[in-house]
Amino acid sequence: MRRGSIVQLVAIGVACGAGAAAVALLIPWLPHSASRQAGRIDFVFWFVTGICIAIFALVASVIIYSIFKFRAQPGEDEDGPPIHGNTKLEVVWTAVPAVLVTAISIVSAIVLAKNDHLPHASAASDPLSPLVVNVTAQQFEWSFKYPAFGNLASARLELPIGAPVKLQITSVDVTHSFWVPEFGQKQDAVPGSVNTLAITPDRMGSYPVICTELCGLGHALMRSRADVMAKDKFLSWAKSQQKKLGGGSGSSPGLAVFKAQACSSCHTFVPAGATAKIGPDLDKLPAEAQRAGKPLEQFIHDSIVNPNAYVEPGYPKNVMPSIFAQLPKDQLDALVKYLAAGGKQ
Ligand code: HEC
Ligand SMILES: [Cu+2]
Repeated sequence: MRRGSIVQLVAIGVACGAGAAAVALLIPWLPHSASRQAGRIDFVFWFVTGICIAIFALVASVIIYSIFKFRAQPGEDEDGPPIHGNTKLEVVWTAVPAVLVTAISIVSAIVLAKNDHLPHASAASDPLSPLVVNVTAQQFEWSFKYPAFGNLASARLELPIGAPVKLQITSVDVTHSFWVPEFGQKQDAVPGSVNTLAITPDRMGSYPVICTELCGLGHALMRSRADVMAKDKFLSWAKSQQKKLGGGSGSSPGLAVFKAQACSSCHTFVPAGATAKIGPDLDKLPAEAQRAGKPLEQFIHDSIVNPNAYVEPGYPKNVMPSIFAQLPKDQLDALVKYLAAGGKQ
């Protein structure tokens, strides 16, 4: 082979490789990773992408070179020279991909094993190693409970940075799927079984929690947030929430139920600091009860136990979960009283 041909082949290959690398690197294909697991998955992704770019450059340069170099001349219509196989070439093009595919499997296996690894919790150990969070999906909201912190319940997934987290994910109705794009992994939430997911957050911030399994009419609204914060901030959050839910002085049992059931993920209610806009504004309940033509407390009770009995105009039917009908009677009563009193109880 002439020197000039090799130079041309290499030049075309470098140009194609540079083009493919620019498409890979300049477009933000992946979310900015916020967990160690996502960082490892990104590494596998770039490892495979790098191999693909190199092979693409090789194949494209040979094709482009051949198209120009071996093009039939005008009027040339004879057959090309008969060619038999080239054993050396065939061995190389079998061996190289075999090595690359094996390398990809080994790297992936190591990453999968590392991503599933969690420290074993011992009874007396640090509650943050791992931090266990029970994740419950239901049409159409997420709730998060922290068994190591008095089973504290939250509508948002609050996590300390750098701590290994064990999510135990389940569902009370249909199949949902837990997904935080920045954490890089998805896990199904299946009624009757508990699936675990290990996450070690490594970047502060607030990320969307998304249901990624079509689960009903309100599926697109089934969102929450995951907040990654400093360890001491997380601990003080957990402590203050526990105090509130523990019914300490000045706190209301109705508010505790409101928070524990994550009503704030869909409703605005100023006294509880809730600002969501999926359901009606609960600060305006007296007017809404009047529109429905019912006494206030009964209206609230019925709306919680049987959400479709009266659907506020302009709001979707079948989105408010009907599961709250199963709340213990004392909790339901406290919740109704609390809402009827405009949060003053
Ligand atoms: C997944 C979103 C969602 C959650 C969670 C949710 N709601 Fe609702 N809620 C709605 C929607 C949407 C409506 C309006 C449609 C309807 O009445 O069914 C509504 C209606 C209501 C109404 C009637 C208000 C009116 O003007 O008609 C009350 C009262 C209410 N919700 C209370 C609660 C309470 C208390 C909780 C927590 C135990 C809660 N909701 C949890 C979405 C939600
Ligand atoms: Cu869902």
